[in-house]
Amino acid sequence: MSRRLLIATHNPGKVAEYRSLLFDLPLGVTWLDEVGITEDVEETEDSFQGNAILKARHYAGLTGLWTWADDSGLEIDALDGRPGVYSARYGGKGLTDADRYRKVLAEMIDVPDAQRTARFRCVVAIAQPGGKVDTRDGTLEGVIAREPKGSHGFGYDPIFYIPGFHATLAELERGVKNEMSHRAEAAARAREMLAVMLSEAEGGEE
Ligand code: ITT
Repeated sequence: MSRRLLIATHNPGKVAEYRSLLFDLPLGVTWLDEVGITEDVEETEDSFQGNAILKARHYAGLTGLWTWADDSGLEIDALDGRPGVYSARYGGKGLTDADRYRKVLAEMIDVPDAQRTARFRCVVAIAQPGGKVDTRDGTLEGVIAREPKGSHGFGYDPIFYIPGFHATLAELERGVKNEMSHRAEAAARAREMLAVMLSEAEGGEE
């Protein structure tokens, strides 16, 4: 096997998730720490798609490997789409996940139930070393709860309530979340795109 796919994250949890999703593709999977890259790319774009492309292109250029990068976050309608691409750093540096979701709850204290709609978004970008890049996205709809509940997951999971499950994401087992999350949907779509990109690249080499 000559090709390797670089998963552009420092988060081992994401790598494990993506590895199991991509196990049967005809290429090996590696990630930033395994190839010795410690640097982070600054996410300067104003969309998930822009940031995912930025990261994928950057690391593909740096390593010469096919590169898979993602960007994700929470969009709340009553807050005009915030925290959006700033989800990981909402409220500034040095805050915990709990500080950040408490800030969101405080900002939404006067927002009535019917207007508390929100969604998680994830965009996966795949870049070839030659410069070709494409994206696929996934979403998960829900509403912002009045108070945090549950201890699973990370980030804004404790305040993201899914009416169909009568639970917040943090109250669901990890396996349940991973079957229907924005990340799972984007990854499944990107996986199909990758298979097409690989076969086109093979064709081009003949
Ligand atoms: P890497 O860039 O190193 O992969 P990250 O922490 O920046 O890791 P993401 O870009 O995927 O991870 O996520 C951005 C933020 O959006 C994340 O820190 C959370 O606050 C929020 N977020 C994204 N997906 C989430 C999820 O499934 N549950 C809860 N919060 C989520």
